[in-house]
Amino acid sequence: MQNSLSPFLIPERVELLSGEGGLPCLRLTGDGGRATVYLHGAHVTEFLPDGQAPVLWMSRASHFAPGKPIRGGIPICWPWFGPHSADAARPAHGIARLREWSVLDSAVLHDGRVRLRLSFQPEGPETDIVPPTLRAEMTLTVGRSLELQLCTINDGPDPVVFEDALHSYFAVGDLSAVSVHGLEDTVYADSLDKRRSKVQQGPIRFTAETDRVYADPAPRTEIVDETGACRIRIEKSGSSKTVVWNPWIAKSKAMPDFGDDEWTGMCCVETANVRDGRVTLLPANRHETRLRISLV
Ligand code: TA6
Repeated sequence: MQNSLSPFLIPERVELLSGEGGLPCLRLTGDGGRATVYLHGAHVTEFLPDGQAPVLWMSRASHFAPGKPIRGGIPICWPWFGPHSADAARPAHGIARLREWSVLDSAVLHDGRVRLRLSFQPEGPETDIVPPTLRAEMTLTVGRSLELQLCTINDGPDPVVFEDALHSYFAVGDLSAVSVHGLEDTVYADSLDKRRSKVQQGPIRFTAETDRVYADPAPRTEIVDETGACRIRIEKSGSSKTVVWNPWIAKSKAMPDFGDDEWTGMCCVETANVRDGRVTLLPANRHETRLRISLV
């Protein structure tokens, strides 16, 4: 592994580590902050602005194994979201987060941020459900902020319909003191109430299991954590939906890779194109879903 990645390593900027479960990961150290990304799923598990607490939440019970999703950080849901629409036996949230991605290039930018590009292309048995001409590229750029750009490319002769989501898990001090702003008066589908359409009244506060898909072209959402006295700003483009999720008590206990008491320390605000917001990609076209995370 070391040899194949050597061309992309940059001393003190892009470093290869043996991560959890012995999985290879790269630590990106930009001016102002660092990030850690596993080749498994191109999965960002850490974003640490200088002098600040970790912005992303990770479960202490997470799996770190081929074929299993990592719990926490920023899973890449691609090329479908949730259960597969035609085959319930397929893995939830697609295949990209279960496979090893390849590194395309790395660089230190003129402003001291560090950029890494990775790619994924379905192969073998997966191509019976995902066209082999559909591929994904992820560009990570880290400094005081963390930017992700998930690009889906259709190299085939036919249109392809896909979903994507940057399923971000954010660390909070105490969920009872957290509110999510920017989605006020937005219509959402309540996944816990037969996907009934509702309208968000005021900021989102968590008082029970929460699983909502907001019809949200708004470019900015903020998580206000009154315990940590911080605001996490989530800016996006190329995304028509925002998914908000907290498993609460029962669902946390039901997930083997999620600690029973961990639900109070996290919330998901996900940058997505899902359900009636799925994307139809014409031949030779590409779609870019962009996310920028920063502390304000
Ligand atoms: O984003 C919300 C959601 O779709 C929830 O319904 C829940 O399933 C969550 O994703 C986690 O999914 P996972 O397959 O990672 O356990």
